[in-house]
Amino acid sequence: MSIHKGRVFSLKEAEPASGPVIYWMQRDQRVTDNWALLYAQERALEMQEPLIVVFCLVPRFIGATIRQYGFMIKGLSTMSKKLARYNIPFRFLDGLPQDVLPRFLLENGAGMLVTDFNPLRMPMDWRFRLADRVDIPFYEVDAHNIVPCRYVSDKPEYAAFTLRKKIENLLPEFLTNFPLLVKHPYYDDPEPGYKIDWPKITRTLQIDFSVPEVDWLTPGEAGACSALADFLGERLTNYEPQRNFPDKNGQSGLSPYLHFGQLSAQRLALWIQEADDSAESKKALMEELIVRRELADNFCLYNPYYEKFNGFQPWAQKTLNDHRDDVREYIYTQEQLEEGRTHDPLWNAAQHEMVATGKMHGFMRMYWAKKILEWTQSPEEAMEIAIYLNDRYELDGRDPNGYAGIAWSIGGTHDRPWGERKIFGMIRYMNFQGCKRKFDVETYIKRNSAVDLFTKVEL
Ligand code: FAD
Ligand code: FO1
Repeated sequence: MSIHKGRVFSLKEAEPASGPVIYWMQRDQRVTDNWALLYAQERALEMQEPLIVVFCLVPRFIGATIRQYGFMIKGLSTMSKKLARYNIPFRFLDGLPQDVLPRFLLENGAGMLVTDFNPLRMPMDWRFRLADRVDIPFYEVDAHNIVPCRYVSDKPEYAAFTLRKKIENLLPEFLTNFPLLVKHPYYDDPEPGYKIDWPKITRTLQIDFSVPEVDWLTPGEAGACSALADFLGERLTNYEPQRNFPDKNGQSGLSPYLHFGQLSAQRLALWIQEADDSAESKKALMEELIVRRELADNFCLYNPYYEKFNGFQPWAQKTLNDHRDDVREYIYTQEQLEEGRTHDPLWNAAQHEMVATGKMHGFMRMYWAKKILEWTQSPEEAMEIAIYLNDRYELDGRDPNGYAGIAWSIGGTHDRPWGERKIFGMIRYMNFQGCKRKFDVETYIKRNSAVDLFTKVEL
């Protein structure tokens, strides 16, 4: 078998039956460089059976709006055509996976079910409920992490330094090249001529259509490839010196593609390894892409309260409790924050950047979330508002990286205690003056305040 068995986790043990292998694609929405699809094909080839890919569209998902659904659906639409070239039919099901997949498996006489890995509570719950309702072998393949999340650690990691060593030890085993997906030789399309009415599907969603889609990036695998080429060719070499400067365009901009699985992090890591660019920049990006990103999956997999105050470390809960009654100089409602109407032009600019473009600069995300802690009644309220806004406006929202990043900012998760101060206790503090010393805040404010909410800006 060419797929490392450490990537594969059995969700349901059963005797393999005859019939097509079904890959229920969920988090990793791509054809190329997808370990779950490759595993499904490998098993289908062994069994000499057809392979079918299915996606279940749920009518709403953790506060997602048309901004994120639109991006995802456009990516899926181009992907379905690409799959057809490999003799792999693509099917679209409407509803919760545990409700709609069992019938689909029966109707298609499926012999095996494969899915990808997702540590978030709801998608995990879908998997477990579905496992109870099927009687064929059901495997989960980690196609998102370079070193599989369940394999690298069986507990919540305390911080990046505790996970880094484990990842480094396993990287030579897992950071390998991908085998190629082949044109599938066993092909029996159960519904030839099957067509998906994408606009109709979009109209049936029970979501908020008032947050506009953005057009500074093209959804799908091909869009991901050209964004990747642009970054590798032009900007990787300056990643380290520029990534923490919100007035510059130093980050890769790839998180929306990574979130929807339209780009494989492993492919990006392989390209970074090969690149003839500054060693410092390559190292810094590998740290974010592998250690930080995979730490976030570890956090969500093993911490049942990943988006709650109760999920913070005991030291962080204690220090925030000790400062609960501290007087807040400014208190804002969710609505005032959402509209970017605080006394702080830098914070308002960050909020504007997120609302208008769907992607706030990474450095500003930390400042933004910490100020929400400072300007709301309690850490619980701060968590709720930060997650609501992040998931509503960011294209890469409702991702383990988001829950870990917000918990880091507000609850010291994966961080250490710092000097005691008002409201924050020992949680690391950030302020406007610190930002002013670090980067050209005026340029950033000008660029992001020059637009009204809900209008587009050039990135
Ligand atoms: P680059 O700097 O180019 O990094 C490349 C990739 O590395 C990113 O796409 C991401 O996959 C990973 N990465 C980079 N920084 C981090 C990090 N701190 N933690 C985990 N992985 C990282 N990221 C999201 O993907 N979705 C979110 O909703 C999200 N919300 C955040 C909220 C807060 C309050 C904070 C502090 C961070 C959040 N992050 C989130 C993490 C990080 O800010 C973004 O991943 C990054 O800014 C995305 O931009 P990029 O792809 O250009 O990053
Ligand atoms: N996954 C699904 O399987 N079905 C969906 O309908 C779906 C919608 C959706 C909308 C916005 C969004 O940000 C994510 C969405 N996802 C959906 C899941 C997503 O692909 C990721 O698996 C998770 O957000 C974890 O990162």
